[in-house]
Amino acid sequence: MNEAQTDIVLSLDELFSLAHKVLTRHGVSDDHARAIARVIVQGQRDECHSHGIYRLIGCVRSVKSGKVDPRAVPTLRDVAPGVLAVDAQRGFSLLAFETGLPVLAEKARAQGIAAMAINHCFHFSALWPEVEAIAAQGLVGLAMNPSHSWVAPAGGTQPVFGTNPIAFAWPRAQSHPFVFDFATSAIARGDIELHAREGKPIPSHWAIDRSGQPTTDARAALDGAMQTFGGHKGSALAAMVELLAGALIGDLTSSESQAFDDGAGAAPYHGELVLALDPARFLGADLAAGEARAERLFAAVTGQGARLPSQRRFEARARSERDGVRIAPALYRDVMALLD
Ligand code: NDP
Ligand code: PYC
Repeated sequence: MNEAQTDIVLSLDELFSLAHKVLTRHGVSDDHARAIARVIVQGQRDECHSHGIYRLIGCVRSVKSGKVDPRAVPTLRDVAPGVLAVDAQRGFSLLAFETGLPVLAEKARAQGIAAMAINHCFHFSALWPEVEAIAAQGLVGLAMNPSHSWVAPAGGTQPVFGTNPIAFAWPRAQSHPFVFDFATSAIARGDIELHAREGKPIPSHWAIDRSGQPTTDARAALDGAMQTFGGHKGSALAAMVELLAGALIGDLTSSESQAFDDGAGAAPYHGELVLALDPARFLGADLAAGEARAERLFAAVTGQGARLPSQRRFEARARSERDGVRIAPALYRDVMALLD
């Protein structure tokens, strides 16, 4: 480890060890700690600061709340040829995802399309590591989940929806997959929290305060209601996530997750829906033609100087793999304090 200017710089291995140590110090099982540390390293590595090392603070708070079982062992249930359910048993979601992924992939290859419902999980992470893991197997991935009710519907002022991310990945033979992953709110809540930590103003379209007025004050935003992205369009997508990754899979909506938390400050507790589609099954002998069609589409985007989603992340990844990850000193201090 070395200090560069103001930021702390750690190698990816050093960050993994730190995250694992913090988590196990607080009673998280080795399996969960590894699954969580892997994703925290990926978040920091790809410079997704709202879902990198910052999330360790929330993980420890969640464990201390007594709501999470930090040693839960996920269980699998074969619901139908194309449907798998993984019960996280009130543990964090990531080990449940890792446990179910091989079965999801097998089902997708057999059926062409398969769904995995993850139930009863505490969820704090970005979704792109999951859809990237699906794409790494040559499959198309789609994932979504509710969170806590922090977001007002378009035209309203009271929080109903979660920040409800949707992530998609398309595998590509010769390069990184095509991946997007975004909250259906104007921004992830984690980003507003980071602005609040650093005392920075936020853009006025991200949230309204308690009196329903647009605000640039991050703390007032956290106390008020976040806005959806794209007005009524983000609002409808947020509702879709509540339905597909809540009602459909027999799990909590964001409002119910918030009520379950009851002020404890734990990570949201709900389910997640993950879909995998096998291009080889859909396309058969036309697989190469389908892949070529996708490549022409991507070329039409990049050929005019526009960028594909995740390009920034992949560039950050290359930088971090070469130079290590950078961590703001105040955040590093707060994380180290978790070891006291
Ligand atoms: P961003 O707005 O930062 O990014 C959204 C997506 O748009 C990314 O794929 C990003 O790629 C892409 N993008 C951004 N700018 C451009 C551009 N100019 N051209 C093309 N693509 C672009 O994400 P959010 O704040 O909405 O979400 C951040 C993270 O928070 C997500 O990973 C999400 O999973 C996570 N989250 C998790 C929740 C949970 O309940 N677990 C809840 C809400 C959010 P790039 O990264 O390369 O910029
Ligand atoms: O940043 O909105 C968010 C979020 C919610 C749960 C995990 N991340």
